[in-house]
Amino acid sequence: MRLMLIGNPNVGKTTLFNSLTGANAHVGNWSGVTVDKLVGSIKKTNDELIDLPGTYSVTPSSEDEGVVTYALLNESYDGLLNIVDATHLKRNLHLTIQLLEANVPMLVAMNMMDALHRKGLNLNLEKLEKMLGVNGVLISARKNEGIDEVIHQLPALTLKKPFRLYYGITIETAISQILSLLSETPQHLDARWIAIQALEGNEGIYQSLSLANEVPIRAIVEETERKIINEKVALSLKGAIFNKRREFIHQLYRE
Ligand code: GDP
Ligand code: MG
Ligand code: K
Repeated sequence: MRLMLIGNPNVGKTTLFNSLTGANAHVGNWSGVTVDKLVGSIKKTNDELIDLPGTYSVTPSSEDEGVVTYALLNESYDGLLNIVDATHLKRNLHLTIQLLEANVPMLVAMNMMDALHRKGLNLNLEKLEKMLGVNGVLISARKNEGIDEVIHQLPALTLKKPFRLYYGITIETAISQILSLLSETPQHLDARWIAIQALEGNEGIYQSLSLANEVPIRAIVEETERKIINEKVALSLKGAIFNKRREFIHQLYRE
């Protein structure tokens, strides 16, 4: 199996990568960018693990973050290992949602559980798994706790159900319009995810589209942005999408 490790900056990615792979990683590179590509093989199973640059969003705001979209579109992999800082759940789940929307098999490792416990807090994993529709493992990468459970769960890497967030009528209409233009998408990725990422302004997505699709899709995005601003839904289309995810995360947090 080939897996990609993905998460926000500073959430324990390198710590987890090292404890999963030991000292056998080698550095390669991504075509076209200067960012290193770290590849290791997971202890016991020999599954391949690719380290991706830390990012807050799939929609890139730097070369580093662009690698994430590039890898999701072009790398061959069987699934994702999303590492989350359990002490900053509200911030981290924005990326998790975008990965769930891509509809690829995934396991979520909730890291920093030691720090969460020290704060006197706990996390209802079952509830979280149910609301996100994905399996999770509670870990403390620095203390080497839960690592075996991650390795144990990887073969069953799964999405229990397609994850679908409702973005409101204006954005949903735009998604439908874009979907009707998308004749072919990379087969391992969800067409709805491509549409949402296009609406968010993910340039990596436009690069993967044919020009014949790109021009009309950009027109839909511009029109939708105008509507969002006119209807006073948000100050921008990107902001409107962000707000919907935040609402969902707050609801999840409450429960
Ligand atoms: P990366 O930027 O995502 O690669 O994160 P690092 O692996 O470099 O870790 C960032 C910081 O978090 C380091 O100081 C780690 O020692 C610390 N860290 C990683 N995992 C844990 C954990 O499970 N608990 C605690 N308390 N700290 C951790
Ligand atoms: Mg790191
Ligand atoms: K390169």
